[in-house]
Amino acid sequence: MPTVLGLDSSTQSVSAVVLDTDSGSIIHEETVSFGGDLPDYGQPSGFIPGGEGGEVHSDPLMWLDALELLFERLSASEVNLGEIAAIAGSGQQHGSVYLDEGFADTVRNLDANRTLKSQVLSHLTRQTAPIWMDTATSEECAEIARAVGGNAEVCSRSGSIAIERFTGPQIRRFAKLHVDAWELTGVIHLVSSFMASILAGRSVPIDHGDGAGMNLLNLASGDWDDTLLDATVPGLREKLPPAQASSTIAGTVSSFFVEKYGLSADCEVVLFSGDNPCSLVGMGASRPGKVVISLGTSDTLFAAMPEPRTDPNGYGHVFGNPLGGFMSLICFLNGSLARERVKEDLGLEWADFDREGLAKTPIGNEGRLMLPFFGPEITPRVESSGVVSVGLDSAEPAAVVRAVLEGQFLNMKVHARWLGVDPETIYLTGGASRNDGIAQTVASVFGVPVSRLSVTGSAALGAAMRAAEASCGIPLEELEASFCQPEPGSTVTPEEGAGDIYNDLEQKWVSALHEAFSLTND
Ligand code: XUL
Repeated sequence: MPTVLGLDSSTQSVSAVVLDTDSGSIIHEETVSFGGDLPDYGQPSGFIPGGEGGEVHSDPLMWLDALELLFERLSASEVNLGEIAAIAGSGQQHGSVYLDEGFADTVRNLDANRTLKSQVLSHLTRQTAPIWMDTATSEECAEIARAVGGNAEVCSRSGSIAIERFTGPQIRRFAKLHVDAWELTGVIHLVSSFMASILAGRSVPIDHGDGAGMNLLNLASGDWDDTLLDATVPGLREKLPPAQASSTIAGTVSSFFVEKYGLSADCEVVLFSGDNPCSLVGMGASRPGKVVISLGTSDTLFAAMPEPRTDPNGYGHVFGNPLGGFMSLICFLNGSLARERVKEDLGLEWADFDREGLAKTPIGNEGRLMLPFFGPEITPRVESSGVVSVGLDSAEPAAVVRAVLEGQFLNMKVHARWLGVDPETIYLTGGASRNDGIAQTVASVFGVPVSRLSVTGSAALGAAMRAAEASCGIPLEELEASFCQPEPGSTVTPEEGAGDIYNDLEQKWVSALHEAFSLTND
């Protein structure tokens, strides 16, 4: 009976999900939150408060303490840790941990009578780890892009233009600012590969899924790109673990976890990946055709892609799909906050949002439209935020509600076209996906059925499924059938006539976009 464990080392917590792959059920879930469970670190949201100049760092030792506490809780639960056949994990993307050459030896000989933290501490050449929220590297992004011959070149090689939170620019900044510590650095790990190294008891490779979030991996070759490496810091290859397929087995679990928590010495560790690549798997969307739209503070759209295409405008990102091929990630900053603003301004409750809005207006809104950029936007890149309306009268709340939603989903449709993926189904998730009118609007704008999935912890679940697939050989279809089913009765199909109406509205919407904002590439 293969039992597998998925871990997720996220911004605010480290969590676990244990799957029984025979019965197709989740046996146990466990979370250690940095704020609630490890208050002494003073990082209630998972990062050190008060960073200056856009710096957002976290403490890698806190992640290790959380990992130990998580295993303590798991061993006190109904889970028999000795039965776990394989472990894989997920990590917040882009964050980097800087270690000396001695790390590899120490991690091979972890002593079960001491804490992980006490053994790793002296190997950190940088006490803190910049994470994905860090925006301090604008200068380094510009330098890298210039050295490579422009952002279009960075994007076509690595899948993204040079981005502040991505690891390459972060590494460059460290090498520039802390020359001595840089010299002492023997290996740089991502959050995912750092945690996997601890579990596997050896300094492990970086997987293609998370590696693609560094502005350093050549998508086409799956290896580090020498041009990007040189533009970032000459000699960088020596300090990077190799890049390998996400399904690679890193080895068996470290004796530390066998002795201390009773894991089996045969339990295999599969390379960890990024949280977004793992979520793609956990949402049941790792094969092309299913597109996931997650409606949250920011909205995201992600999808598996058969080939390594890149966004000609440079808004979207391409990462490795942990099950082979590639995936896109497109982020839209004006998500829930924009919907919230309209709801508040019109004095509506959520329950009325579609009843008072969508139900009282025809699809396509008779050509009335909105560019819903209530704050700065990254897709498309709009710095001077501003809502632009055409034909809308604020005295008609119903039309305004429809306009914000149609505007958001047309924006997604237009800016997801470069993927070259014709979605067969859209999986909708996140808070606002509960709203029937919103789900209906997504179906009509995209012209495909929309199903709702309420997977909590899709990154940990996806990691566990990856472990089951790569180490235990359980077919993905079987895992998806057990763990990734849409909620019964949640599927909505496009409204009649939606195709023609939204084709017309899209053209008008794109013209309004160009007229309102001088976008460089769009
Ligand atoms: C993706 C990104 C975040 C992090 C944290 O590019 O920055 O989604 O992975 O979850």
